Amino acid sequence: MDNRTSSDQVDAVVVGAGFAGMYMLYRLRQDGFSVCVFERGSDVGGTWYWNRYPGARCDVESMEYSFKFSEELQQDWEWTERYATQPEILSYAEHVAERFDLRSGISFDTTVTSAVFDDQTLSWSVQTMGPIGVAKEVHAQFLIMATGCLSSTNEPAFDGLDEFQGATYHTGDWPHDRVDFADKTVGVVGTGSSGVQSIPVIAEQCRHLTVFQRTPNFTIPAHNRPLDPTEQAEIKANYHQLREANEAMTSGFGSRYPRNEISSLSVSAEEAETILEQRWADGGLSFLGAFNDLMLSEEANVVAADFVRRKLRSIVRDPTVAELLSPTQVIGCKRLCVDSGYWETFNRENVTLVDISSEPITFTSAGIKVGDVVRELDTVVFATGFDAMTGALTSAGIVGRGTQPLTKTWEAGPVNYLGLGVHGFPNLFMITGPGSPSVLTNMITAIQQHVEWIADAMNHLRQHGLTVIEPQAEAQRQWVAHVNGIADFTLFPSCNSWYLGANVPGKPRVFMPLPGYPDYKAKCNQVASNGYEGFDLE
Ligand code: NA7
Repeated sequence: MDNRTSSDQVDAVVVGAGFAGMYMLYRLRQDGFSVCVFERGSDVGGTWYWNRYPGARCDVESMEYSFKFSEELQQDWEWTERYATQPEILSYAEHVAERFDLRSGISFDTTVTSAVFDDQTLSWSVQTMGPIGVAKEVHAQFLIMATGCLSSTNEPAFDGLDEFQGATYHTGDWPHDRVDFADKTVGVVGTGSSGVQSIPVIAEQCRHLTVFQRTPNFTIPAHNRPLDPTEQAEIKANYHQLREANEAMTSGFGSRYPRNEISSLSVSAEEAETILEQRWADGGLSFLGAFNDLMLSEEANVVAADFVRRKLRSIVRDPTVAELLSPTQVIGCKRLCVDSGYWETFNRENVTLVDISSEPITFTSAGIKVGDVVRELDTVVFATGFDAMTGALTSAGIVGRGTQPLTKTWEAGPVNYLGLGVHGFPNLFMITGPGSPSVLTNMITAIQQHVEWIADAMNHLRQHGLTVIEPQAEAQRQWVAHVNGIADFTLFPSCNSWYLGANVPGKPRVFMPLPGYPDYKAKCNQVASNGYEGFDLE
């Protein structure tokens, strides 16, 4: 192994070359900062680079899930479907990298192993491990974590897994070569979005599929379709309108189907049914915008939840299977899934559903054991999700003032100010960090707002001859209380979701994203225009 070490000094180190890292690089270059981007993958794309599993698709419409910073880019790029597939989104990311010459600023196959703040020099020492084991140290004034919300896979320690003789895959770390399911007996563990998207496709390809379900999930049909060129041209003629509507969305449901500003309890049962039928026909996440209080009142929520449970029973022919698939939690509490033929898949002869809600699965050399029954499997797909929102941050070896590790500061939960910074970690910025709207809005909208805010803050420091920006402890305390207060006002904390960290054993249970993007954006703007109130500037 070659352990040569070289040293460098830049204005900013950016970690990650997904959409956040790419746009941060673009923007900082425009503003004349020197930047170094490190990416553990072999190319750009981030989440869309790793999540190559069969059926992977975005649950936000393609015309909305794209950058707005370049008019030429948004006019030139042609999307082919209402919801873009992972390969198409990855092609878009590659196109952005090519078009703006971003790859020249990115070190690929390079993992950040630690990032330590030096109290003397007031700069970050970032250690990386690159291809063929080349270690490198870079010193930077700013450390910008563009590591994504869904990038650190959750791989539960299943008993006996080492003994299993078959092949295993994780949806969030899928091989680049095609996985052949033909004539195989396959097991899928997990029924969140990744399971819901991959199960119908795998079922069509394999001999027999067994789905191991711990918690049933609500899912709404995508009604995906090719994008009509006329429709696309119409949107492009007024693209700014769609972008503005995106900025005004309180959630990530999609601005083409705005929230219906009435309560489900204010209409008759027949009227509610008509509205929900229309939303079901529209498809996708906008179903949750059928009424304005679905995430605020259990009584209101159950109107929509019961509607979907009835749909499920009308789709799945075997009543016992339908009952097992029937979710009991509040609809929208766990992220709503958007599917293409998920429940229909359980009508297939070659698909079996196994309930694992009351006891964990264990592995044998031949397959998965539930109770006394071993199901023999050639291949197991783990669709077990992510150490969401914090996993990639806590695994980067970040150490702040006074040699305090971020993992220690976040022992009881990811304290932060505006989801952008953490007290004790000067000049550290997080793009779509915990405490910001991130996954509860369109991620690309959230990324653009954060990148621009961070670049503006860095310009502010430079223009005023300042070198350090750090959240104040009191501002952070108030922000955390604010985010918790908003979450507690909703039904989000009522189930075991990854928003709460409940899917990862031992992770502190704190609701991490902040509902309400427009108010959040206004707050960030206010903080900046008041001279970065809540931050210490040195
Ligand atoms: P999710 O939504 O976190 O789903 C993971 C699934 O894996 C879910 O059904 C979990 O059950 C299940 N799981 C997790 N750990 C275990 C163990 N130990 N045993 C059995 N089953 C387990 O991840 P996805 O990748 O599907 O989606 C993440 C986001 O990506 C999605 O929301 C979209 O925004 C895109 P549980 O529900 O915890 O009982």
